[in-house]
This record gives sequence, structure tokens and C-alpha cells, in this order.
Amino acid sequence: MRTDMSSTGQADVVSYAVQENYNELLIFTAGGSGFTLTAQGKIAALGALPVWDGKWHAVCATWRSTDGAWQVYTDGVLQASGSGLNVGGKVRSGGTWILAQDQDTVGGGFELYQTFSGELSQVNLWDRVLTAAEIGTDVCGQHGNAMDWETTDIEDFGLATSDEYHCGKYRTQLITFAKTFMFLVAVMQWLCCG
Ligand SMILES: [Ca+2]
Repeated sequence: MRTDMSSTGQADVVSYAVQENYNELLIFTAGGSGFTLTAQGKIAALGALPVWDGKWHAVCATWRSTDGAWQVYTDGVLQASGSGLNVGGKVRSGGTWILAQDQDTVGGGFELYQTFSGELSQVNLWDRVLTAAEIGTDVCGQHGNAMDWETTDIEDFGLATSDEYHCGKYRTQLITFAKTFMFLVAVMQWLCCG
């Protein structure tokens, strides 16, 4: 992610909603209190993350159902960790995945003040917890086994625009989000996870 926002704004970076819960999975920046990771409506406070300098940063959050252990990395460096998040929970399939907006209904219920402004790329999802070595510092060329950025159909809405760019030696897709209007991208059917 690369953003021109400040740490005081609210924004949903990634949001996954199902009929049973529109906060099935999300990574949110909640303003002064920092980032949160939500799993099925249960929230872990990730704290402040160093992503507000207008440069590209790799953000990776992990969650394990069995004990609720969670971690958050930026640029391969562990920033915070905890446990007890939604222990035993199983993420439901068949929902809608949205970038840069917060769903308060499946595929909708957007609020302007929760819009992410900036650029996103390399948004991948795995159905297991990656090791620290796998998270590493090089996010280019990754392929999530639950959602693979390279093969996922992405649909732009509103002022979201897609471009190609080079991530290391890989040519991939970049999506730019301008604040001001409500928009969303990456509506897809999600086939995973547990
Ligand atoms: Ca909302």
C-alpha cells in the first residue's frame, strides 16, 4: 500500500463481507488508535503502523483460528502480535471482497469517511499462517492460495483506476484510489477458507 492519508483518518483497506457478518474479515485504520484486524466481528488492535510517509509499504496480517493468534508485519518486520482473536472461528465463503471501502452490507453500505486514499497492489490471501521468512521483505511475485492478486478478476468502480506497474521483476496491477468520492474495487466471489 501507498497512501497520502494521515494516521488520524479512518479507512478500510480490505473488507470481506458475507450475509451472516459484513465484518467477516477486514483490515482497518481506525484513526488515532491505529490499525485493527477484524475476524467475524471480533477485533484485535494492531496499534500504530509506520505507513504514513507516502512510500510503498508491505502490510501483512495473520490470524490463526485454533488459538486466535495474530501478527502484523510491515515491510517484513513484526510490529505487534497477540492471541485470543475469534478462537475457533471459521471464515465463511461466498462473500464479497472490497478494497478501499468499508462494507456495512454485503457489497455496500459505504461511508465516505471510511474511504482509503492511495494505491494498493499485491493483495493476496492465504488459508494458512505464513512464516516470518515467507513474509520477508519481498512482496513481489507472491501468489495467495486463497486469493491470488495475479489471477483474481478485479472490477473498478467510481474513481478507482487500474494500471500496470513493475513490482521488482514482476509486472502486475496497481489500483489507485482518490478520496472525494465513494468507490470500490475488487468485487469478487471468494472461494475459501477455514
Ligand atoms: Ca462503515
